Amino acid sequence: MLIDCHGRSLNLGTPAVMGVLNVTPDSFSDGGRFVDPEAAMRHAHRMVADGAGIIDVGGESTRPGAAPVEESAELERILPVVERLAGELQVPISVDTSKPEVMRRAIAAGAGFVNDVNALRADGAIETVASGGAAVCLMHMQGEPRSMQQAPHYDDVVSEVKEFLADRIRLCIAAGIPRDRIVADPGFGFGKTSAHNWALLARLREFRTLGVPILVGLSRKSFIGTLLDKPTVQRLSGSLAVAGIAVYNGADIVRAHDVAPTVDAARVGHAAVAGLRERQISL
Ligand code: PT1
Repeated sequence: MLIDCHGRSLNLGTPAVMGVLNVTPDSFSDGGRFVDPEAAMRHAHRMVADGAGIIDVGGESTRPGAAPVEESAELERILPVVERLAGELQVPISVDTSKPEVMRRAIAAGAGFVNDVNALRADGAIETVASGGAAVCLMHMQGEPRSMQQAPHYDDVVSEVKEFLADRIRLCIAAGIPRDRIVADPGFGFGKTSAHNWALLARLREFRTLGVPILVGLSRKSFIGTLLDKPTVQRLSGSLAVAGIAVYNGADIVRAHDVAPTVDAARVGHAAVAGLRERQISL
């Protein structure tokens, strides 16, 4: 199965790893290491060599507590990087943004995938993706980054997140984004307690009935740190374990900072899925 990202394809015959390229000075785990465009380019080339199928460029941090960024600042950070990446890399370039104008300019600069933690809820966002010909990831978030971890609440996190995503998929298709260019993401850590995140991971397979590929972002997140009592820089092993479980439970794309080991973890999860098939157990 291939996703057309405005002319470049993302192959999902085997699980893909989306490499994180932060161009924010305040990013939670790379701490401003990639504000320098040269360093960002080197890191992106490294991630592709390590097996990333797509590179996700972000100029606004969306981690818990993060403040919004001005559109002009976001454009300044990401546009030069998107343009150079599109010129130098073969893989599709994703832009991690919720702002329609940033989407439009990034698509014009060569991005073929819009990764929106706000699921295209901003005015004009759906139309921008539909007319730009890009693929899109629709992610679930309860609240907004600055305050979303204050008191997350669900009666049934899996059905509520799934219903939200089903609604957003319907609206996008009605507005002219083809189903085969849409990906859905339950939004680990976005207005969820640890218990909510573990429930979503355990029951991820239920999201398959949405009828679009599933993307997950788990890398270095707090629910892993809380379980293991470890800071961000010591969460690699935990992140790989949850990446393998997510793929085993049906994830098609894993967004991660540490691409090479995540490719291995995804292959392990995928081999276990194949093992299920060998024994004729229904998926
Ligand atoms: C994600 C994601 C993302 N995560 C998609 N895009 C982030 N599609 C940025 C924590 O709990 O999961 N899916 N873009 C990063 N956001 C967070 C959220 C980082 C929570 C850290 C935490 O520590």
